[in-house]
Amino acid sequence: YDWKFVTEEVEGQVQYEYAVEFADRMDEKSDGQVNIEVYEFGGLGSETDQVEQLESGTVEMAVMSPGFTGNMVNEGQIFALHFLFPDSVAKTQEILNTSEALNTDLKEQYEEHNITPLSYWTEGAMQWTSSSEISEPAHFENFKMRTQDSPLILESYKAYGADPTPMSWSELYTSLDRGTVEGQENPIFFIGDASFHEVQDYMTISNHNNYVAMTTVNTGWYNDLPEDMQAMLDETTEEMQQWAFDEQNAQNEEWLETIKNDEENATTIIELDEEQRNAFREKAEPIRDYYREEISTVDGAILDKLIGEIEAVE
Ligand code: 6CS
Repeated sequence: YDWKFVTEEVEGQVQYEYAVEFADRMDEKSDGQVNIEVYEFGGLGSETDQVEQLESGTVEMAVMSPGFTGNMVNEGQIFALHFLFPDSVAKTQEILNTSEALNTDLKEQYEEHNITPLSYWTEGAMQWTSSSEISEPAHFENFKMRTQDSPLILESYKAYGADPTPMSWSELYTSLDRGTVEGQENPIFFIGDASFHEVQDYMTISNHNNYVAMTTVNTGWYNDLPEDMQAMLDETTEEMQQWAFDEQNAQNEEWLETIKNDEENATTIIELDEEQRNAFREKAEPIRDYYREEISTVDGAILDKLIGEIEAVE
């Protein structure tokens, strides 16, 4: 078996290292029968190009961010809602592992587009970086914010008063440097590894959302695999949940220290307190109704179920 596995990140970053580890485990379990070629980001186009490649079966496997399927699988935008998941990254991962709303209902929505999410996993809490201070919603007024290409993400930043622009991350460093955009959101490891802090002055520890990635396969291809191969993939996907959690945790902790100690590229780190976070939370909450009314094709049923599951864990 020769399979292609594409990721949205490059060597050293969580998604890429995940795919390499995944490929190694499959090679070992299958006694060399399964050969997975891992592609780092860039070689096969933009993130949205990669979504199309998985959908059409040009590649068999992908780590994909729901933010890039926003114009295709409406319900997948659920992950873009700020202040929805628990503040604890570990509790968030527990919900991603066990949620029926996500692992059954949302999965079916993706399968209508020939994409099967085998798992959801966090790459860590997201923070804002910016060229001017962001510690209250008013600071977002007319602020040029880079986002992934998803209507709900755009709406979320408009609710803060910002002027959001969707863009591939491949263009982000240059755009921040030139001031085409003034800020962006990402987990700390990604901010550091992509060197965004070099061209930004502030990092706000907002923990406004978790970065969720999905391990996905082309549905038709997966369904046609022999049962033992499917089982091997499922087992490996399951094992990799803890691996991914530990990897993002280590990388996020390490990069926070590195950014703090990088004197050449000094970054002012602003930690929001609960009162400050509440000011953003208030502006973000109505977006849940926007999701239910304007985005969801099932009247927000998946969101309502997920909220129940989150409450049960918290
Ligand atoms: O900001 C982005 O678009 C990128 N961020 C991460 C954490 N992974 C890949 C993604 O394309």
